[in-house]
Order: sequence, then C-alpha cells, then structure tokens
Amino acid sequence: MSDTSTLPETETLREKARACLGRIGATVVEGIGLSARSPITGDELFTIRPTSAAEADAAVVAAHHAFQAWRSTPAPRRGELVRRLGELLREHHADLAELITIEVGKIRSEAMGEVQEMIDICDFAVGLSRQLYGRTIASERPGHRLAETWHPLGVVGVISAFNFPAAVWSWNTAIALVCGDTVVWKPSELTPLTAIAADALLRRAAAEVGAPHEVHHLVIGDRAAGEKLVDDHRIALVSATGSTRMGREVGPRVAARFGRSLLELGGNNAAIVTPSADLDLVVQGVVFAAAGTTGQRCTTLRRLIVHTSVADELLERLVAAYTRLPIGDPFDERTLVGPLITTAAQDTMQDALDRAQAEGGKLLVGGGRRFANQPGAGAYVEPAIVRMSEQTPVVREETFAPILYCLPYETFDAAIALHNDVPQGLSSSIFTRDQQEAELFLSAEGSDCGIANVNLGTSGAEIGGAFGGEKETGGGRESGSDAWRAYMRRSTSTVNYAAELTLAQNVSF
Ligand code: UN1
Repeated sequence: MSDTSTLPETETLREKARACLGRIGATVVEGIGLSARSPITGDELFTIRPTSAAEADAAVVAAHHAFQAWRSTPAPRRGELVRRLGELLREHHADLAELITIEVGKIRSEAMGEVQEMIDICDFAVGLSRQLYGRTIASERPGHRLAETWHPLGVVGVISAFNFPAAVWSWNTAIALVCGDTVVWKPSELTPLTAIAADALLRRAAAEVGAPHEVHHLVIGDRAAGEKLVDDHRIALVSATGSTRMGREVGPRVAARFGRSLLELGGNNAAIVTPSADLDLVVQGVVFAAAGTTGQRCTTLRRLIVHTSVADELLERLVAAYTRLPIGDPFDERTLVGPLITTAAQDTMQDALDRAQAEGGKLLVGGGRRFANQPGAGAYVEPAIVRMSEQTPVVREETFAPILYCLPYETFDAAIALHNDVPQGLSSSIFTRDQQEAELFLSAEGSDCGIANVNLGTSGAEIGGAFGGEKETGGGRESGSDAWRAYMRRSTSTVNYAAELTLAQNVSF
C-alpha cells in the first residue's frame, strides 16, 4: 500500500474551513467548550461554544411554537423552502463537501457524493410536497365515506452521526419540513462545522422564500444535548442515527414517554459470492463497499461469504487490490482511503484485529498504521482482510473501521444461514449470475436485511428507496419511498352523508 502524499498543515485546513464557512455565510461562535478537529491532522481547528441547556430548551420551545403555524402552511408552499435549500446546496456543493472532507476525512469524490445525496433528497421532498396522499376506503355502510388524511406530527429531533454529518440530517429535515414538522438538530459533536454550515444554508433559504427560520434549530453539544431531545415530551419524533448501544438507550426512553422514534443503528453487512459470480464486478464492488469511507459507513461491507470454489482466486485478487489502495490526504485526488475519525477508532480497529486472530482468523492484508510517527498526522490505517473459518464473536459485532472478514461456504442454504446469523440487519448483497440464487436471496427466506442488492456492494444506496434495517439496526426507515409517513400522523375519518344513522358491524342500539 502506498501513502499518496504528504499531509496538509492544520493552519491550511483552518484557512480552508474559514473560507468555506465564509462563502456559505455561516458564523462560528468561537468560545470555550467544544473542539472542532480535523482527522486529517488530528488537530483542533477551532473551539466552539456549545449550546447551553437554557438555549437548547428555548430551541425546543421555539420549534414547538413554530410548528403551530408551519403545520397550516400548505404543503406545496412548505416545499418552496426545501426547493431553495436544494438550490443553495447546488451553489455551495463544493464548499460543503470541503468542510466534510476537513471534518470527517472523506475523499473529495465521496464528500461531493454526500452533498449530491442532499440535493437529491431535496428534489424528492419538493415533489413529495404535492403527493402526501391518503386513501379513501370503501365503507361498509350506505351513505358513508371513509378516508384517511396525513397531518403534520410536531417537532422532530434529529440526532445524527459523524460519518454522514450532513446527508442524514437532510434526509430527515427535507422530509420533515414538507410534512409540516419543525426540526431541532443535534449533530455529532465531532462535526460541528458541517452542521453550522448546513444550518446556515437552511436559514438563508428560509429568509429568501419568506419562511420562518424558527422551523429549524441547531443544538450543538455532547450527550446531554441529545438527552434533551430524547426526554422532552414536546419532541414528537426522535430520529437517531448511531450505534446499537445508543439506540438501546434512546428507544426505551422515547417509548416511555410515548414518543416515536426512528432508529438507524449498527450494521454488519455481508455479501455472498457464489460460484457463478463475475469476479471483476466482485472485486470492484467489494473494495468500494469495504474500504471506501475508510469502513465508516453504516452500510460498509464487513463480511464476505464466499463459495469455497472461488475463495482462493477472489482473495488473491482482493489482496492485490488492497495492496494498491492509496492511503493518505483526502484532499489529494489520488487518495482512496482517508483517515479514521479518531485515534480511538484506530485502537478499536486494532483490538478487533487482535481478537479476530485470537479467534482463529488469518490476517491476509492490511491492519498497519500509516504516518504513525509523523507529528501532525491523524489516524491512518491500512484496510484489512481477515480470513475466518467460522463466524466468531468478533465477526458478529460491528467494528466501525475497514475490516473485511471472509467466511467460506459450501451450500447456498449454509450461506444464507451464515448471512442472517448476526444481530444486525441493515444492508446485504449477493454476487451471482444464477437467477434462482438471486431471487432466493431477495425472497422471504433470503436476506433478512432492510436493503438487499444483487451484483453490487452493500453501500451507496440511492435516496429514492426507503433506507434502514431490521433487528438491532432498529427498524426505522428514512429517505425515499413512503418513509415520509413516519414524520406524519394518520387520521381516519368516517363521514355520514345519509339521512339516518347506521352503526357498523350491524349493531342496533
Ligand atoms: C450511513 O452510513 O449512516 O447507502 C448512511 C449509503 C449512503 C448512506 C449511508 N447512501 O452508503
């Protein structure tokens, strides 16, 4: 594996961030409290004053108040705000992407892709603002009309993770806003700059279309800020993205106050490679899904379930491809693997690799550190492949780092069993040219995940489909299709337009 480049200086990153924020029109309130860092150098860029508890409370109150008027604004008018946001995102596509690269360490192409995902969801939401359809239902009574209407739900609390610091916010916010909800957003404390920029663009959009800016509030802070959203009864829906451990706390706490939650938690995504698979496709799909984003997507490919007849050839090709992966400065156009978010993530990766080897795994490639002894370098790692003979405890866990575990299989049924035998259920894929295998994988007895792909990797979903997963992934669905229904409440109404009263179920009274 080769280091692409020398790393930039922290001061250069600071200047770049300032320039992007300036062009976007975002103001960073510097002060004591939260440190905005770049994983590229591992150094602090700014210290930011976090939102105080009183300010967070005021944000919830204001969002709740704004909801009273926003819910009565016609949905296509609400769509105008989101349309303008989409236009501003197009205008500042490169600026926002640059901030994402600075704060998350994503390579430029992936950071641009993240902002593209935001633009796409805005387009989707604008169309949706004229399509919030309910059904009419055949009534069993003469002279009666039975129908359902979707109404705005209330304040949506969005808790987002560092790895998609802007796109996941936009999936929730674009949809929530056209649905007539208002939003309070608590971004990851690792990505405050991107959040400040995205919030500034939405504020500008609101000012320009004459919408109240109080429909959106940004709450920057640590765990306590998130807890505020979880526990406040004025937050109707908590949409939280993060680890399964976080979801285990959030879910029951929101449920205890009869709030709604939409959970987007850990994944442990696998691809099955069958004897008929096109290995060229597999190599390309697997390297992007497993090593892309330095293994820090919830959809990252973590397990490769390979038929024994093709395992040796495939692993040889994958090892060769991994050996050539350019690792380093995400601003360098040649780089494909940027840094991990923190040195703690690097330690977690090392720990998982040690455990995997103690559990019988053979490290085939990677696992080393890069720029290790260089001052001013973040946590750079070599994506790793570990050959396992069985699905041991460490393989069943999500480690948020680029480790791909390879598991052999003999029969198709055994492959599916292995595939589903993990606690998580987000994304999945099969590489095959056998239609029967592909259909079985997609059938009720096949993949048990929320996302199931054929002949492509597990990551990089489009916004048009509903995004989310089963089991310990939390069951929520965000983004496209009819995911919008989670952001609205359903009202069923029966209208009697006959001259007399008829009771349902033939009851006489
Ligand atoms: C996430 O990692 O939290 O499907 C979201 C994908 C992206 C979204 C990932 N569209 O990989």
